[in-house]
Amino acid sequence: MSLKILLINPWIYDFAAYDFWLKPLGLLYIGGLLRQNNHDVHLIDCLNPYHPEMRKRYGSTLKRRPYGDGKFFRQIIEKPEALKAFPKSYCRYGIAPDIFRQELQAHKDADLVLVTSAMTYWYPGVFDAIKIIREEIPHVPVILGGKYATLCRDHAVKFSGADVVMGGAGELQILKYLEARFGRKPSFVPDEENLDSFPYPAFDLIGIPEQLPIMTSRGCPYRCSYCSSPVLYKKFLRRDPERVADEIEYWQEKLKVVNFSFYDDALLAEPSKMITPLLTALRKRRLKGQFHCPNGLHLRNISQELSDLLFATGFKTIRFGFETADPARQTQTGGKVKNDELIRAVDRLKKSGYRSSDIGVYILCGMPGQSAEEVQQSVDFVLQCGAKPILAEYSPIPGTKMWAEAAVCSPFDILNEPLYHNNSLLPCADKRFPYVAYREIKKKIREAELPF
Ligand code: B12
Ligand code: SF4
Repeated sequence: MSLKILLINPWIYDFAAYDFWLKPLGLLYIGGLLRQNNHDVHLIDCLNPYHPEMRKRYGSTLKRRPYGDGKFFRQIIEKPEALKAFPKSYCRYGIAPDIFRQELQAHKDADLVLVTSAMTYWYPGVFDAIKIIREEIPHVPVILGGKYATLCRDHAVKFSGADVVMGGAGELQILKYLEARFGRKPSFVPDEENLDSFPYPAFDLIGIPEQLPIMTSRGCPYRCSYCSSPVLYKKFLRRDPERVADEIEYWQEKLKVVNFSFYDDALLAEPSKMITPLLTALRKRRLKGQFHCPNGLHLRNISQELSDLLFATGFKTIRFGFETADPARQTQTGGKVKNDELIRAVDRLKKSGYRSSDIGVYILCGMPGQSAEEVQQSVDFVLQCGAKPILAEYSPIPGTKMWAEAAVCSPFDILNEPLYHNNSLLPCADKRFPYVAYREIKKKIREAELPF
């Protein structure tokens, strides 16, 4: 007999949040697998910008963009004790709590609740969701997984209120749990080493899928000291590019989706193994989509041929991970890119038809030991190359190579309080990178005139 399983994508609690093509991909992958095993799966998406009840209550004025990104509903809430000193308002992004309660009431007969989590410092929204689940549908076991549960496992076990905290990839763990707890032997078990053996995510549970995330791989071949990819994934695994094209074609036909966002850590690494055959397949099948890469791409691999292909296939939002123009720091942090590679890549992208304002280049700021001068020089370098600098504030992440250094230099207790991982606090910024310098650099970026 099938079980009724309720998936929950909790709220974001933060000073600011914008929906940059954000969807609970990991949770929906698990949903797809549970369905394949004949379970009855439902979703409550606390971040749903199209929730009918919210639209009825607050009107349809929420600004969404044609590419599928946009604003969330938000309500100002009280700051947690640890953030009281910060003079910014703190918000709950997503649906109102009473609407969440109503939705839970409709699923009183659930056998199991699965809650996901994203950024480590968003845990208060996760905790509130679990608390309300306990109040509305007590006696239903609650399992917590996702990024926060993986990276801050001890904290989650101690404080989240979930019955079980599962770190790491959830697919096989959930199947094992269902067998141990409910005696349900799985009828279908995917091969963890073969990403194409996983059923598609249960995207049809999303109310209005104005855009969908796609993942062609898990992990990354690089090992940058500030990044948690090497902590989260032991290996770099890829799908077959033809199967990825099948998936995009499937969602275009079934849900009429045009906009797709790639969540890969290394979409452009070794282009002949993924991006080139994938885009060639999309073009052969005459699939017309609009593609977005909010997560930084690798610059090193941009040949003229690849750049032309990206442009012709409809890659609209392209963002690159450059992080710094300081050659010493580039080498120390992992060596994923060099300055001449940025110059070359921008030149090729412009030849293909991209404008300067289309080519977003992330610059990490607020890293331990990083001066304002280094950040400013990196910004200037990106502007000289003819691209658009985007500041990415450093968030310290447990388990990364930089973590010990981050803990030593931060004035905040990042070891015990994940709220202090919040990038907008610049929690590890050096004395030589004061907040005023950050504001000044941001202003200069806003005012900079980009060449065409
Ligand atoms: C796409 C992405 C973004 C997107 C969208 C965000 C999103 N969807 O969450 C954008 C570009 C907006 C973004 C922004 C940022 N991001 Co980001 N992002 C990612 C990325 C690449 C993918 C997330 C994802 O969906 N993964 C794919 C799915 C399949 O994995 P998953 O969700 O983990 O799910 C699996 C398991 O966790 C588990 N699971 C999940 N849910 C559940 C539930 C249960 C019950 C169970 C049992 C299991 C389970 O099973 C799933 C399947 O195996 C991750 C890195 C990564 N590779 O995961 C970074 C990552 C989450 N981001 C990170 C960072 C640093 C940032 C930024 C701060 C960068 C910056 N400095 O600007 C910003 C902050 C944004 C903000 N407003 O605060 C860090 C985390 C930081 C932290 N402290 O938590 C990560 C881990 C990358 C890194 N550098 O280490 N990001
Ligand atoms: S920052 Fe990018 S290149 Fe470096 S390990 Fe993370 S995902 Fe890979």
